Amino acid sequence: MGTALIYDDEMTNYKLLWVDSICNIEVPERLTVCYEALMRTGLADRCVSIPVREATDADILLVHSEEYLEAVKKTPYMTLAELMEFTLQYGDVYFHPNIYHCAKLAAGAALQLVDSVMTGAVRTGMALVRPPGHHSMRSAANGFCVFNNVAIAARYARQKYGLERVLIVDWDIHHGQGVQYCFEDDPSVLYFSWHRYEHQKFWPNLRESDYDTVGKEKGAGFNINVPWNRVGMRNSDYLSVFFHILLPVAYEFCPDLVLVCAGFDSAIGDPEGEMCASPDIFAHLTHLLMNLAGGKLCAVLEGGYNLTSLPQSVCQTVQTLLGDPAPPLGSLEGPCRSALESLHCVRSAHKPYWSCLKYAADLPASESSSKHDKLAEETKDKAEKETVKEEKVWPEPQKRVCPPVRAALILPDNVTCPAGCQRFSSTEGLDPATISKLREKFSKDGENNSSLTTLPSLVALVDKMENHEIYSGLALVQDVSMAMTCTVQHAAALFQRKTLLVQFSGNISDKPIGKYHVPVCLKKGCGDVSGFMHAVLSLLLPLGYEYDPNLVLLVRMPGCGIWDSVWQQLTGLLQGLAQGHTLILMQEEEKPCFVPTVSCLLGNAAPSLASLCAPLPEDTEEVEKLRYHLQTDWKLLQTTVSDLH
Ligand code: X5A
Ligand code: ZN
Repeated sequence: MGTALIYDDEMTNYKLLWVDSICNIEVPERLTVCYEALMRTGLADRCVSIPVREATDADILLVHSEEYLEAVKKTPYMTLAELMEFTLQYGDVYFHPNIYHCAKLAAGAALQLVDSVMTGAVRTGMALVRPPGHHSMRSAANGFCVFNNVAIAARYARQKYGLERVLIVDWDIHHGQGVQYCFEDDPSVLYFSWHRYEHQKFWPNLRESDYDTVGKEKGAGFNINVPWNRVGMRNSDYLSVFFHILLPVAYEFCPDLVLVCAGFDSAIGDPEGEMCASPDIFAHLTHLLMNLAGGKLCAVLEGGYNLTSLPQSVCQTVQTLLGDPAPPLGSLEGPCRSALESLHCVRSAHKPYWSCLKYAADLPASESSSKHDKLAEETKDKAEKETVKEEKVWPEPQKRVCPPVRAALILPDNVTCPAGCQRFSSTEGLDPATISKLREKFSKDGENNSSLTTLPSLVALVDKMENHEIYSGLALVQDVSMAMTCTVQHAAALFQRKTLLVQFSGNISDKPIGKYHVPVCLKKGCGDVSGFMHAVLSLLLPLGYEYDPNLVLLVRMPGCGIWDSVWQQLTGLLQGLAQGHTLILMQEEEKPCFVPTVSCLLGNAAPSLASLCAPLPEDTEEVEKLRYHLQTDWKLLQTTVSDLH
């Protein structure tokens, strides 16, 4: 169940040999700083180290043409002048006598990673490679890329392991047009890319990088482009796209494997991206993908050119793959106007293909004609920004806390504590006054021992989470409502803030919707998987991220009808909040669900859900209604520009 790390020094043994102001950022140090940071932080030692191999001709030919492969094969024997000449036929790339060797290792590293994950040697992993891959095309090198490492890996995985669906998430700041071209008409590979676009003013300046390129023929709907039309995008812009586009579609697609084109030029400080997302956002992006495909996730390095920000982002990614709690993001604002425009356009363009987007807002008819005005406006904005352009500074990500106890369980005596967890029954550290107060408050329970031991233990558990002695917890209790009341009262006093209550049920709530009270009334309670997952991804998660809780209290009401696998998804996803401080309350008779829940708390991925069918229209309507009502209070719920009013 480990995490693979694939790296080889050999891939630092090529560099730019002439003067070229475009290519001079793609340097060998990109790899060495990443690997050194992983060593220094002890992360490398916690990974399973897997050797690279050279991709074979057959591997490379899965994506590239024979003519192109033969041409690249000759580059090790070329003189400097011949290399420069050869390079000229391609865009924004350079060759070196050793780059062919490195390109074979880079593609081979991606394949080794796929093999390690697919054979079950590890659950996830990352390959640190040069040259990157996502710009290279069937017969062309491009954008520092020679062979398309991730595209080759996707075809290889499909072929060798018989996978039906592969999801490629490209969070690099450039459009991986090579990947797009490779899978344009292929519905078995869903390609998602966000990229700096600026209405086609940014490299590679392609018309087909815009939101309305959705794939061709059978592949229509399986290519998702999210163009960023302004620089300076922040954490909340990235998260909005995950909550309102990528995750709902990805859950509906139901991949067998997730590949990430893991470029970190989308982080702050990067000279190419000029974005403002912090390196720790990658912990969350990674976490949010880790419950798809049963947790089978392979991240392959693409871009990233700021030698400070790049290794920070890589460490955040790898540490999350290792299962450590995601760092707090602090307070998030809503997405910016330009991001909302992109969000709206993409959702509308993909409406015909995905049932989770069926009720997305249409674009106003004037959309395309208004583009030019926006362009003018944004160019002006940019010019203003340029005058104050200075070196970006940002704090180094905090060391992530990893409490010694991963999961503490409060259990009745007759239930055995699963391996890897700690049975918790402690009033240690609680002053006697607190205990007697609890007894007083919840005394109706006099005849059983809940108020005597369970409730004080719950309170003590919350305190220990706050002190980072314990990561997460689960209590099997006799009276789940009482346990919830007690825990909420204690937590509200401890954290000195309002509790956000999101309540899923099959009945219309008697209390009205308010900023801190969100009743989600689904037609079949939580019984319709698609409707429920839609509510989780596009309502609960954005609310949770914006609220930024100190603790997530997940209460399973008896007879709630949530399937184990769905409950596990919910548990897994919520662990991205509150640094993994999740406390689950379940009634004793819900015991069958107890072992699968504990497995998630221990960091195992939730099993994949079957491909989701369309949610019930009533449920989608309910979620849309709630998003509409709440979006003035909670900006991460917005998906259209007009939502602003
Ligand atoms: C992999 C990658 C960027 C190429 C930029 C060319 N390539 N201007 O980030
Ligand atoms: Zn890039």
